[in-house]
Amino acid sequence: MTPPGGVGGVTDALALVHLRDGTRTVNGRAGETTVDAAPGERVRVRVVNTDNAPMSVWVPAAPFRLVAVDGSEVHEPGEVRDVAVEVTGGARADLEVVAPARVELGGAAVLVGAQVPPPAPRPAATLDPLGYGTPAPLGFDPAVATRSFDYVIGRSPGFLRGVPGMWWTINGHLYPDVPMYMVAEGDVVRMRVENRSGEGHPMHLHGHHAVVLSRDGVPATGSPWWFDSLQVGDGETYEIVFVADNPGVWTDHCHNLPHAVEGLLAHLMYEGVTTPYRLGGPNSPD
Ligand SMILES: [Cu+2]
Repeated sequence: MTPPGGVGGVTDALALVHLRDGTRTVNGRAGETTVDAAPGERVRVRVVNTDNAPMSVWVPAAPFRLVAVDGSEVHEPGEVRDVAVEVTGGARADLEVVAPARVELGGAAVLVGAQVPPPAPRPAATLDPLGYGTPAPLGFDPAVATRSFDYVIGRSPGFLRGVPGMWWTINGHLYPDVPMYMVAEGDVVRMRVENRSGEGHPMHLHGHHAVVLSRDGVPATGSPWWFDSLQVGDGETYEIVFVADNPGVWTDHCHNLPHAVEGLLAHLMYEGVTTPYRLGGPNSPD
């Protein structure tokens, strides 16, 4: 039987993180948030980064597991310690800790149980999901992709909505002059996301979860790294894949929303789906 507020004997705690006037808040409150837990109780802290910039999460002086990324379970997540988890803009990460534990959120904290360890600075090491957990079936074969796209992020001078400036580009195009990524329902879609823009971007495709195949040519070896918000650092290239199983017209954009306004926004469109909206027009869908 599932206990109240928990799954499989693990207590659930939400940590909705947001910067308000420069102060990091958790569930709307600054400082420390306490979660009641008995010693030895396992607690799943669901961190949601509602800001534009990446944030770090770490657990001083205690082991933890990264049990889910963007709402997808990690397969066989191993215990780690003295590493930080990066949660990019719009992303989610579920950390399972054993009480008493302190989950640091970079200016705020969740205290799980009583007499938790004292605060500690962010560990130098960062957990890399590329090799974390163990492999599991994807449910489809990424080797038989039926579509293959490039999403190359750059930056160039030009005019965006008539305004001159340095704007983000996609495959060299300025918004709204960015072709649709066209798919048909059932396609297995591979996408190479390459960032040569000078800044990192939390890339976010609506309506789908994708899985990371490789970063900078290094194949993923751990649990399937399902995501919907992926931090693509400057100079990095990710190969990702997803199944087109949700017909519609979906934005595929930078989740740092000022960047989206500055043109880092494209669309995935299914064959046979129409819309009265027109890109760049007064009723633009973005
Ligand atoms: Cu961006």
